[in-house]
Amino acid sequence: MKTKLKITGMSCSGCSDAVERVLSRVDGVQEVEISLDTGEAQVTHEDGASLENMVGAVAKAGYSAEADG
Ligand SMILES: [Cu+2]
Repeated sequence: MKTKLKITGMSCSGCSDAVERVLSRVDGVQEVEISLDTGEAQVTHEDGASLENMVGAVAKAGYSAEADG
C-alpha cells in the first residue's frame, strides 16, 4: 500500500536524500519517492508498516512529517 507524507524542513537535495534514506530503513517500507518541490514523500510499504515509525524516523533525522490526505 501507499502512504503520502508531507515533509517539512527540506531545503535541498541533501535533505531529500536524507529523508529518503531514513524512510527506506523503516520496517516494512519497500520504496520511497521524495519530491523536494512539493515536500511530499510517496511511501510504498507493507500493510503492517507503522506510520508512527515513519514519522518518528523523519523526526529523528531533523525534519517533520505528517500524513497527507
Ligand atoms: Cu538540505
